[in-house]
Amino acid sequence: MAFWRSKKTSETDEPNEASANAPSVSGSADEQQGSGLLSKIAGGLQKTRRVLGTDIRDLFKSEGRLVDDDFLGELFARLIRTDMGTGPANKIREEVAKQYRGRVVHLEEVIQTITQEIRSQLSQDHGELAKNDSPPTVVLVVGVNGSGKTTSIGKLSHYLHANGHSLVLGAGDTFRAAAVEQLTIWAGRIGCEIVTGKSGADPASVAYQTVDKAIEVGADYAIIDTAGRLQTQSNLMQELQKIRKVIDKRLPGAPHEVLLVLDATAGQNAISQAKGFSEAAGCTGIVLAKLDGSAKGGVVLPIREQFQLPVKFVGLGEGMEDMAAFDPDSFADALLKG
Ligand SMILES: Nc1nc2c(ncn2[C@@H]2O[C@H](COP(=O)(O)OP(=O)(O)O)[C@@H](O)[C@H]2O)c(=O)[nH]1
Ligand SMILES: [Mg+2]
Repeated sequence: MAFWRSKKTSETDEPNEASANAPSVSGSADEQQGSGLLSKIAGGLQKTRRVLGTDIRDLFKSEGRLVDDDFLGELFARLIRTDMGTGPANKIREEVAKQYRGRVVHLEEVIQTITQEIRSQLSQDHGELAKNDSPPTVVLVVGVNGSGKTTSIGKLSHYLHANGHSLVLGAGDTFRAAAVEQLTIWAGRIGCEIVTGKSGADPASVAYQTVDKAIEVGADYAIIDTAGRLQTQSNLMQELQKIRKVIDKRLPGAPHEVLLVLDATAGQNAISQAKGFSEAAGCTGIVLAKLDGSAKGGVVLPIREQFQLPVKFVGLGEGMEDMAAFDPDSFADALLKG
């Protein structure tokens, strides 16, 4: 399974999750994390790559090309088609200009410079899922309706469970019966516990009970789903704050992670969603879902540019294993792979 990040970014030398706890996964951790991860991400980014890689290659019909204002303008126009926004595209254009202006360059040189610049724009600390010193680690998952919260919880839980961790899921989206059912199906597939309330039950009480259950059974993780829409945005934000408060009451310091799920197909709209949530819900990391369905994978650049939040995971499909830990280097490489 190509899931976990290829490089550990924390300061400690502890073995990472995959190598420490992967009895049920075949192949070495390196195998899983190296070329497998790259090709998986490349597969998920196919649509974006078709736009970006192909467009940039199109700039080089002849043998090399003079880097002048025309070339730089065309490059810029192609970059922003991936929804990376003008800020990041400008930085890339400037870097290419700085290195090559007035010279005839070849495709590979430019691709290398762009990849390097994207890598540096995406670099981040604390890209791993939080882990509380003593279990359970409580993870709250927030985001607008349809962004991919429940599916992402399913995929993340599958991964954690397959790596020997015990978990309790909390069906905190009590406003839609279908949402509870959907998470219950995931729990059944994975074979983990789930706490559900009746339809319309108080989501905060479901969250409380989920943490309570996780403590009672000694689970490693409690992962709590939430609603994406209430009557008004401020109702939703109040609800999330209340959920946080009761979780902290049951387990001081929790939640240890608040993952904001963004829909990559929303492109730049995902950014305005992120603004609302990250301010009110105290988010600690981003899951960028549906990258496979989007040609707007470049949106990860302005997300990194505008938020102090690391991107922790990317969603690459609807299946159990279609998620990858976000690794800036693999992502940048995959984006421009021919
Ligand atoms: N292609 C693709 N579809 C996804 C992904 N994540 C979620 N979905 C689909 O998006 C829709 C909404 O997802 P859901 O998890 O119910 O969103 P929620 O309302 O935020 O919980 C569902 O049809 C999912 O199957 C992904 O990474 N790739
Ligand atoms: Mg849901």
